[in-house]
Amino acid sequence: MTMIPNLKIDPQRLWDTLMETAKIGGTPKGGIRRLTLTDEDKRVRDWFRAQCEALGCVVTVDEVGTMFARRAGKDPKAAPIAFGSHLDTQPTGGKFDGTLGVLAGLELLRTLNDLDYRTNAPLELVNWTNEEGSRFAPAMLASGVFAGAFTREHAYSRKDRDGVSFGEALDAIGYRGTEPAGKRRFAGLFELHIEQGPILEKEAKMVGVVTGVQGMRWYEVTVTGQDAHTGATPMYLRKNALLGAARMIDAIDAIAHAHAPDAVGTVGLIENKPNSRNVIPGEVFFTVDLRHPSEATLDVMEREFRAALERCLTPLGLTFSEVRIWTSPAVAFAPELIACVREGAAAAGFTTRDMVSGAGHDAAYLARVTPTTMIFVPCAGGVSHNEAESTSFDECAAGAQTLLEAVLAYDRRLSA
Ligand code: HGY
Ligand code: MN
Ligand code: MN
Repeated sequence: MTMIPNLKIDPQRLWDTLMETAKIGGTPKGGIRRLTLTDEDKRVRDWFRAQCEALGCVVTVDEVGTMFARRAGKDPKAAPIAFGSHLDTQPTGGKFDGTLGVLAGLELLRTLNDLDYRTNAPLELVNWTNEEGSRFAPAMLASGVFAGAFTREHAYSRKDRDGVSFGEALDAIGYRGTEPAGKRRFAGLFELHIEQGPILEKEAKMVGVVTGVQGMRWYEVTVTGQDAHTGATPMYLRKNALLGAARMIDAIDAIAHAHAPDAVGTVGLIENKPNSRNVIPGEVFFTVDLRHPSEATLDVMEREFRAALERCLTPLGLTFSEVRIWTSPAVAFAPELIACVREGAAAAGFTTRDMVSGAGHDAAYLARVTPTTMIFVPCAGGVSHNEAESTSFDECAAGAQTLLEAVLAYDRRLSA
C-alpha cells in the first residue's frame, strides 16, 4: 500500500501569490481591472507562463489564447487531469473571481514539486480566455470554442464596444496560439471558484460541492425613438428611447420576481445616445441577462420579456430590435468527480454543502467534453463582481487543499 505523504498546500504562499498578482490591474479600491486581452491580461499571462515553466511545466497556448501548463505524470500516455479557471476580470472585479482557481492550481503544482510527488496521470493547469464576457460577449467564449459551442471564427469576430475584435486583441497581446482549440483531451476537470453568492457564508459551510450550473441567456436590445429638443418638444410629441428602456428595465425585474426564488433578470449594460442633457434620447442599447435552473422556465421568461418589448415600447412610438446572442443551457456535473470533491473535502476536514452555481463558469462548457465538476468556497456577504470581493486566507487555503485532495483522489481512482 503506497503511503500517501501528508500533502498540504502552503496557505501563506497561496495568499502571497494572490496578493502579488492582484497588483496586475489593481484598482485604488482594492479590486482588479484586468479585462480580457488587454495589456494587464498580457502581463498576468506572461507572469503565469513564467511561474509554470519555473516548475518544469510545458505551457501551450491554443488558437483562442487559452493557456495549458502540463506537469508530467508517471504514465505519459494517460489522459491528463485538468484544473484551473480564468485570470480575466470584470471592469470593477475582485481579487478572487477566477484568479483563485488558477492560483490554487499553481499552488497544487508547487506543493507536488516541493514534495517530489508524482501523480500517475499528467496534470494540466488551465487559464481560459475571456471567461467574463465583459469586454467580448458572450461569457466563457474560449471554453465554449474548446467544447464546440462556438466556432473559432465566431470568437474572433466578437467585437468590444469600441469595435475592436477578439482576434485583433488576441494578436495585439501576442497570445494567438497555434493549437486547435478543443484538440486536447482530459480525463476530467475540476474548477475551484468563489461562490459569488451568500449561501456558504450564511450556512457556515466551508466548501460547496457544486452539482451543476443554472441556465443562462443573454440578449441585446436597441430601442429607437427620435432625438429632439428637451425644451421645445411637448410631451405628447416625444419618442423618448430612454423612457422606453427604463420601462423595460422595470419589466425585466418584474419578470424575474414573478419566477422567484430561482429566477434572476438583469439589465447590466446601457448606452444612451446622444447622452446630452438637453436632447431627448433617440437611441438606447441595452443588454439583458436571464437565468434559471430550468430551461422550461427560461423559455417562459423569454416569452414574457419579448411580450414586454411590444407592450412597453410601441405605445411610446418607439421601434426596437432584439437578438438573443447567447444561451448556455443548465448543466449537471459528473458524479464521479463530485464524489472526489466530497472525498477531498472530508480528507481535508471541511464542512460541505451541495449547490448549483448561479454564476456561469468555464466548467459549464467543459462538462460537454470531459467529466467535470466545481468546488466553491465562500465570499464575504456573497458579494462578487465588486472591488470589495473578499475571501479569507483560511477559505482560500481550504479551497486549494480540497482541490489538491480531489485531484489526487481522482488520480488514484483512474490508476486503480
Ligand atoms: O456571467 C457570469 O456568470 C460569469 O461571471 N461570467
Ligand atoms: Mn469567474
Ligand atoms: Mn466573474
